[in-house]
Amino acid sequence: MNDILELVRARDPEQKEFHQAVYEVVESIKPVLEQHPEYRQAKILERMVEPERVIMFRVPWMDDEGQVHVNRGYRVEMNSAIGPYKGGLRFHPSVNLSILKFLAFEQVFKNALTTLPMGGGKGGSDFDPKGKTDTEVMRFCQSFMMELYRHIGPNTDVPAGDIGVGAREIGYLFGMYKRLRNEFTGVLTGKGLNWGGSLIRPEATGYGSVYFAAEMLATRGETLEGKVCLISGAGNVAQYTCEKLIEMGAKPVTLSDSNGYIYDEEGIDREKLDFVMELKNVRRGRIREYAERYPQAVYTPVDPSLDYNPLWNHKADCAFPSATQNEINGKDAQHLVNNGVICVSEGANMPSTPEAIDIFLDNNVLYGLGKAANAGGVAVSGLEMTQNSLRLSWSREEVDRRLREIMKNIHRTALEAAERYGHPGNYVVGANCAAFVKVADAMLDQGLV
Ligand code: NDP
Ligand code: 2IT
Repeated sequence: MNDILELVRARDPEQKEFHQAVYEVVESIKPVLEQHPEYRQAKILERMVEPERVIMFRVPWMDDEGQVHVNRGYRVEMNSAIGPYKGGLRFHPSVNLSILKFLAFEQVFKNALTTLPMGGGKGGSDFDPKGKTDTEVMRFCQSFMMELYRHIGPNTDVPAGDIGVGAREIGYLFGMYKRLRNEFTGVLTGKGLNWGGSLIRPEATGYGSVYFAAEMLATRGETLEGKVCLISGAGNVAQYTCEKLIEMGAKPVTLSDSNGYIYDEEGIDREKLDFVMELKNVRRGRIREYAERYPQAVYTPVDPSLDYNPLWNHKADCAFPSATQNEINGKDAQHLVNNGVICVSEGANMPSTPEAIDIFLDNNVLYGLGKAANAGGVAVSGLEMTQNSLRLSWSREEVDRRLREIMKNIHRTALEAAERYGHPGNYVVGANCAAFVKVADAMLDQGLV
């Protein structure tokens, strides 16, 4: 198994995030590999760490002043053993092949856990939507799709949103796809409600992460009622995490963006969350404004000289990292434990470093890894694909009921697998083993392809 890590490191020495994601899986699935020599014989792991296909392309576009810009576009088609490639698109200046391979790799396992027939993929661009006008974003999306359309399709590869890609971007991308292919199909998820989107898709990741936390707490006879919760991020996942926490009687006290965070000891209530949604989704402003509008809240700008994030250093019961990868390091994890946090549910992908995860597990924290805890988003994307195929749309209640059921199932599957493979209560081992077995068996069935 160390050979796999060596292989991955030697092949792409600079892809640190990808190595990290592979390391977590390889460490977790040792008990499965020991019981199943057939997976080793068929080199399943070696095949899983190599994407089936990587597409990289130039994305030229023109800004409102007539200046030409060139960005890089990507789609990593990681694994199609159990269904068409499925996963989001990320537009952020930090995007590179390492980050997209880590995200695509995690997506394969996450999608397997949802019980829906979806393979794994991820894509995006180093384009930075911040400060761009709607027309600039539209031209960028159109240019991006002008290449991507050749590689995707409702039965081939179905992208969706992620950081920097929300309803606006999906609209522009869909419009261009439809024009190029002359086809109205469910090629993207996260679509608008009146053109094939699903109710609850915008809410799904955040709601799902809170449902997962509720399931974890229930194993200790606890509920979210009255729990003080730290949330990072202020985007799609953070907003709907906050909404569901309020609904369930918890008390969220923080939100953040890449410039800083706010701490509101009185709790973020419905009215304050409405302010945040308007600030972030309509005006596209900064979270700092929250403390200007609600002066009892404290705004703390990011201090690059610190080796920890002060957001994670407040008295609380639960934490919902919902911004980005590696936002909780060992020091942050120790702060969370010292402050009384008993439950961490990851809305973001890989927000905790390996050191942080070890600290959570050593301190008996209920730790819901992203692959399991944030699978609600892609699960409802899967339900959007189903509705598109049926040419129907389900009610809000119907989709929410299915989401809740799927999150319960993922929780149960992870717990049962953790028990079966000798690590009771360890969701990392449980989720990775259960997902790995499902994908590995499909790969064995389909031969050496
Ligand atoms: P959004 O773009 O809506 O929001 C992202 C938020 O995180 C913003 O507040 C952003 O701040 C902050 N953020 C992003 N990058 C950084 C960074 N490098 N440092 C500090 N803050 C950062 O994205 P989502 O809410 O959709 O995604 C959040 C996380 O959830 C990601 O890890 C994503 O992969 C994961 N996820 C998303 C799903 C979905 O359905 N959307 C599904 C499953 C997981 P700023 O505006 O300043 O950049
Ligand atoms: O990381 C993720 O699961 C997502 N960004 C959602 C992917 C999807 O296809 O809905």
